[in-house]
Amino acid sequence: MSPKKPVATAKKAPKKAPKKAAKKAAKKAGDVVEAVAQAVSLVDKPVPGAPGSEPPAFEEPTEPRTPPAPKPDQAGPQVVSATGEPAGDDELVRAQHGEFLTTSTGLRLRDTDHSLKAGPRGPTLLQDHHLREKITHFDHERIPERVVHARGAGAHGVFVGYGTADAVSLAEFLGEGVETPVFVRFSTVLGSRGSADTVRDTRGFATKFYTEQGTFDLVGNNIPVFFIQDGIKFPDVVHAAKPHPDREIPQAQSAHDTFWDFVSLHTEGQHHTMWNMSDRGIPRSYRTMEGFGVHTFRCLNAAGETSLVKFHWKPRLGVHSLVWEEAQLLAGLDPDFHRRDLYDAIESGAHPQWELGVQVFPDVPEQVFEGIDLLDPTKIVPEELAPVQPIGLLTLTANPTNFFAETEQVAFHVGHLVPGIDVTDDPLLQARLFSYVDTQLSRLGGPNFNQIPINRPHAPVNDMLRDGFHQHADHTGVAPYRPNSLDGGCPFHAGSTDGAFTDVPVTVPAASKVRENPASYDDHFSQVRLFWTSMTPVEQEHIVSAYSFELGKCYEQAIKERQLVALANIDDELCSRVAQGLGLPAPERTIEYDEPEPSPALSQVGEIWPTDGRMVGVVVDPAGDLEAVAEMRETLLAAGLLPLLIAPHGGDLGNGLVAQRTFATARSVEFDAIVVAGAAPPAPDAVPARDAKAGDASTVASDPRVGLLVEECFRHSKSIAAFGEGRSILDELAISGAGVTTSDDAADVVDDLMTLLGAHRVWERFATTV
Ligand code: HDE
Repeated sequence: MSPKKPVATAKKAPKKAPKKAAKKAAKKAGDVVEAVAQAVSLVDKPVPGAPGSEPPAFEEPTEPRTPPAPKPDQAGPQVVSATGEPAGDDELVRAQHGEFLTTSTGLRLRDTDHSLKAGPRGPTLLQDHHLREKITHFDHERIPERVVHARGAGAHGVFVGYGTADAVSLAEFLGEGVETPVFVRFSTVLGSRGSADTVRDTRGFATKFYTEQGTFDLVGNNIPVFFIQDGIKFPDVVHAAKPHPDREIPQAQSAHDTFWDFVSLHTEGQHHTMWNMSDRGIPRSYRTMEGFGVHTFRCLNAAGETSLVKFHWKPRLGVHSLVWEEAQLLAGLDPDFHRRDLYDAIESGAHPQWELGVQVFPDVPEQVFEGIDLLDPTKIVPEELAPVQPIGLLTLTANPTNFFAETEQVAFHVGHLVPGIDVTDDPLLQARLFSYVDTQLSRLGGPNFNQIPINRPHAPVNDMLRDGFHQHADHTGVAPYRPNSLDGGCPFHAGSTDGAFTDVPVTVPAASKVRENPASYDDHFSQVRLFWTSMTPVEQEHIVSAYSFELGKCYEQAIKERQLVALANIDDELCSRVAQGLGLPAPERTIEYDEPEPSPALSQVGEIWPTDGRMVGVVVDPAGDLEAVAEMRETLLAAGLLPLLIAPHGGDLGNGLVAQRTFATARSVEFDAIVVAGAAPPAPDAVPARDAKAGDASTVASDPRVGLLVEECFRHSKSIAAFGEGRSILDELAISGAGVTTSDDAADVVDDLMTLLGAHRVWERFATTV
């Protein structure tokens, strides 16, 4: 990825590119990434995921010592005071320290294992402050989870501006080579905090930029449209999508009656629903998701000119999804799949990257571009009509040190803006401007949540907000009001030359107060059809399956029939294929539709992407050619992939190799590709009594669980390689064809495998019905 040219308003000729400046910015972004990679790269370790920064001793340690340092891949929020001032370089000042156990007030303790009692068999004494402090604090360890987006994972990183946005926005953090620390939180929407990562759902993609002009939050999703056009409907859609209120099932999914009841009646939700039913609803990784600001924003440049802008995040690894069966298996086998993937990638030095891009539209009074209402959050502007122009690079460089302190307490807000970026009158965005502070009051226990370390701005704060729960700032002065003379008139208003935020004086048309939408909001289907017709046959097949599955889980016939009418209004063929699965007649459509110009940018098929951080399972026979395995493992690691060795038993395999998975613990869904490097005979635990997936081992020469592993990978259209003895397993299973590579020599198959992995899936292997 590299910056191209200064961004231009769609349809206007772009100005000439200052190539030197753009190259310099790209180099700076590259340098930052490299410096971080050198600092934290752990490629030499066998696998990421060690729980502590030092291996534990076998015996319980008894010699007092200071706590181990955080792991090299971890960082905390930068140390700034509650009012945004730099507070020194030592990031550990916030962590607990010293050799000895203390109370929260620093009193050293002799014993935390026994309460203070009247004799060994006597009652516990009320005076035991340590007991009461320990239990009271424990009793209050949990805070309310987010009402939506409760399940999430975060990481620290850096954003480097390309300077290409100068023509559009005066925001300083977008300037050429400007580095801004960021914290990003990814999430699912519907599930509670402990729900599985891989459910079919929208994903949140929220970024906090700690800029020197104040904090800017881009609180977006991985889907560019939303279920509703007006924020007043948010409680309705969320109540419909959350578990049923009587039985509190099902968790973290839309495959139930209340969700389909709502979207089949409130048809403006059909566009977002189609995205959810597509492969976008089950991302392979947070690293392979696009992100969208969803709403149109208004940008202001240094000359005082405004444009309408949509923000996009483009993942360096391309858009890549799971297949539905993988998503379902993973929800049980590894509910933390996306978290683990994010943390492991960062720990292994495969730092996830996204380019920030903008679509820029003229700020015309009607706020419409090519007939598309820019204030309607259920509509996209196809990239073919307005290209996404890169303006900066985001790199995630460090995992949080403490989940609760950082990921759980981070508080985003669409109203956290910087000069040069302003909101529009999109009625969904307007309601969000109210909601995010309001929710933090109950979630984070008071109005001072911006003083929690992860939320502290890196720009100096000089507000007149005072007191309240958990006040961390020690305010001086006596006059937190304006005007005053007692504090010398402080604080003063800033002018535009002092970097003050300008509310763009947009003209609001004279109008009557009404509760209604503009007429343009009535089109609920044309862009859903655009999405459907832009998909390849394989992607369409997945969409049909997803609708069939979800509606098949509904109980009420009327709801299924009503949703089929909505599908007919999108596409007859889609409707009849879903109706088939439901065993219902396909209804007639109730509206006429046009043939939209497809938008190939919406499809995820057909491109080749980098392969860093992809997981490769390597099936090893400890009695086989371990030298070839060791060499191949080195090659994969050097190429930035993550090979995990799967063997009949754990531990040492010989030749310096250690098993990371056994035939009992491995399952295909963890891996992007499989290399069969050996054909071990059935292991002692390859019997149903010990491992149900072993089946009957008596009829096969090699361990039957390897067969299952390979067959699942084949079914999920993953690349499969085999060399040496390993080839006999593919012969036994009669597995060959596209995406299967075999050779005598490990080096040949590794080359092929890398090429195959670049395409994400072996697309031609998926069966289609048309
Ligand atoms: Fe949110 N949303 N939202 N939302 N949203 C929250 O804020 C809300 C909407 C989004 O990782 C809550 O701190 C309303 C659109 C993300 O911490 C809450 C409306 C988009 C996150 C809230 C919307 C989003 C949230 C819950 C309709 C995509 C997670 C806890 C007017 C552009 C942020 C919290 C994180 C979180 C309200 C609509 C994205 C309750 C009322 C549209 C990524 O304030």
